[in-house]
Amino acid sequence: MASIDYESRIPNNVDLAHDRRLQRALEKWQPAFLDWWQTMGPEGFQTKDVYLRTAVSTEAGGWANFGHVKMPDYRWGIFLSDQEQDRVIPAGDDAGKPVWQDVPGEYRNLLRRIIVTQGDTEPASVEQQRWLAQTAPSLQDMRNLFQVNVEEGRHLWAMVYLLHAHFGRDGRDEADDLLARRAGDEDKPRILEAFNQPCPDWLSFFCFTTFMDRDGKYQLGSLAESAFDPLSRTCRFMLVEEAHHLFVGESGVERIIRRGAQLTKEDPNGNARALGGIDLPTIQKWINYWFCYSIDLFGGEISSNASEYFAAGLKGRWAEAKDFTEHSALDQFYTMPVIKDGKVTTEEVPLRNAMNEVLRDSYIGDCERVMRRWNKALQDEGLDFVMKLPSSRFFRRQGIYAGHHFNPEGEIITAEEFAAHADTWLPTDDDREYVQGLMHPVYEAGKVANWIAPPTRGINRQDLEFEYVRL
Ligand code: BYC
Ligand code: FE
Ligand code: FE
Repeated sequence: MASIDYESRIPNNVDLAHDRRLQRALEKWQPAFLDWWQTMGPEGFQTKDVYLRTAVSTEAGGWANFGHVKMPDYRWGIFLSDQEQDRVIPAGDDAGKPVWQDVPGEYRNLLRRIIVTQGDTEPASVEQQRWLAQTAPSLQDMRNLFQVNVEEGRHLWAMVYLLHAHFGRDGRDEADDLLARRAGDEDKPRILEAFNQPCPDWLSFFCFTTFMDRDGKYQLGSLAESAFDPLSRTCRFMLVEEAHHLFVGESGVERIIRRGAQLTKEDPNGNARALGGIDLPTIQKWINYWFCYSIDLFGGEISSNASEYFAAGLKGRWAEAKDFTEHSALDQFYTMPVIKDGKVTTEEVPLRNAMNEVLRDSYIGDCERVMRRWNKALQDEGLDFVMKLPSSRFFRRQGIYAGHHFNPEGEIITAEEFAAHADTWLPTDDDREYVQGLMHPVYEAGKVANWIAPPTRGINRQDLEFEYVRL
């Protein structure tokens, strides 16, 4: 097989050039990845120059090299954060013992499953976002979409590296399957439900990057506390990139909110839609919808899987090593709202079994901060409308609340009551059609669609008129 110059084609800090076995595995996988990128990655624009940031090392500044590249030429690299001297297992039964550089036989299946689930979400999101460039509200937004997409592709590489380097034949098979499943496909769907939902418009995209990518942040944070050191190091570096995805989402929704508020004020009847904007109640429905899907991604409230992961040291809590002093989580309890006899009441759950909920709490705290920022924008615009996160019981499909009905305040209601109000809480077909109808591309440098406020600054200190994508 033709030898590839890995130092230049796949930037890495895992000494790829000196690992023949790994090279051969990646040599086989790389063309399949590029094939997948061409067929399932962003539709169109693959031959255009895009102003992208490429990671070429993990040093400060090394991960932020900006320049125009064609997406298929993006250098998808493999980076682990530096190995921490004398790092010990942060959590579980073996807390305090040295971390593992290899996969212990007894945890092989569990670890593979976690890595595959994490890896599966990365290409799934690219598939979900595949058509969005066709309706980009500005070149800068299109560029941000592509930046997120190539980095999700790199996150897939990060997990495939672990599978190839540490899981032998099984790992290689799993790496192939990661390119075979498809978001939303009935026969071979992606693993987690949220990653099979369509993301057809830019309000959805910005909600997705606010809420789904933030689940990514918290799951990666939990895996950064893993006893399996290569997984921890991979995730720590992924978190560096994730920050930009969250920025894209948060600032994107904020710009739609601002514009919605401005048009609400401009219209004599306070109807933003009359002036081609997205009205605030509609934005709230999109927030409700995507937030609930993201909440499902943390798994069951009471979970023996979660307990097992924690006990084995495979996953930790958010900032486990830094923020906690007690790392066994034994003989402790979590007061969990549960449903008994059709009522919400509470139950004491052993803390290890509640670890999904503990991580979800950290996540929700972060989402509350985002809401405060969005509400500050509404205040600035002089409106007293307030955006709210729904209760984590509202509109669930996973865990102990699924199968019951709740209002956004989290009170249990009947199926009839839910049906009677669903149109005011969640996007209706009409809402979707309206929002979709606004999605017309704006491809002129420096111009922005009417339904969204312009970005407040450019990328990497470039101006707003900069040619972020050369058409
Ligand atoms: N959909 O004990 P349970 C990201 C299954 S996002 C479908 O409740 P567990 C990104 C579960 O598999 C971060 N199925 O849950 C963002 C289990 O199945 P089995 C992705 C679900 O295992 C944007 C059963 O229900 N990373 O990076 O404690 C763009 C009962 O399981 C769902 C990870 O997820 C669901 N939502 O927790 C790009 C980290 N939830 O065993 C990228 C790795 C649960 O009955 N994953 N099930 O067949 C994990 O740690 C765990 O798998 C989960 C689930 C936290 C997801
Ligand atoms: Fe990712
Ligand atoms: Fe992301």
